[in-house]
Amino acid sequence: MAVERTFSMIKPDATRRNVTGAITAMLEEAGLTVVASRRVWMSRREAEGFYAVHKERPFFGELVESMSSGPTVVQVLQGENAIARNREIMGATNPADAAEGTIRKAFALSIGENSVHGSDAPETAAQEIAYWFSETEIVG
Ligand code: DAT
Ligand code: MG
Repeated sequence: MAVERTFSMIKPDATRRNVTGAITAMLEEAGLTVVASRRVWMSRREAEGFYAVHKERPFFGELVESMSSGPTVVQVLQGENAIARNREIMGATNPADAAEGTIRKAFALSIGENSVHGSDAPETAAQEIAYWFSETEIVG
């Protein structure tokens, strides 16, 4: 597997509890390198655009509300098999199902406030990276 990039976000529930460093350490310990990072308080419109794929879901309003409720940390992660590796270290969407040792097991409060986002495929990784970063901001 070649080195690839994925998009990661530390969500407002986690920035509010001041655990962005602890979460980033878990990403780094999993073999991922942070090659771009920025703190951003997204607008409702930015959250709606970012999560457009979920716009028909019953939880969409709640999701947009919570993602625009405080600062997030948007990141590009790089490493071998980075997309799958990041999903693995994140853990299941619902923290009740998340495995021991995962970020969501350690930090998530609920299915809605689950501390981190990670791209799920090469196409979404490319789209999500481009949504938040220009190529010159990514230093691999
Ligand atoms: P993931 O973030 O693991 O990729 P997803 O893409 O299915 O999960 O959903 C995106 C986010 O939407 C998820 O991180 C939290 C929120 N969400 C998903 N299912 C939900 C539900 N049943 N109730 C409330 N929020 C939900
Ligand atoms: Mg998803």
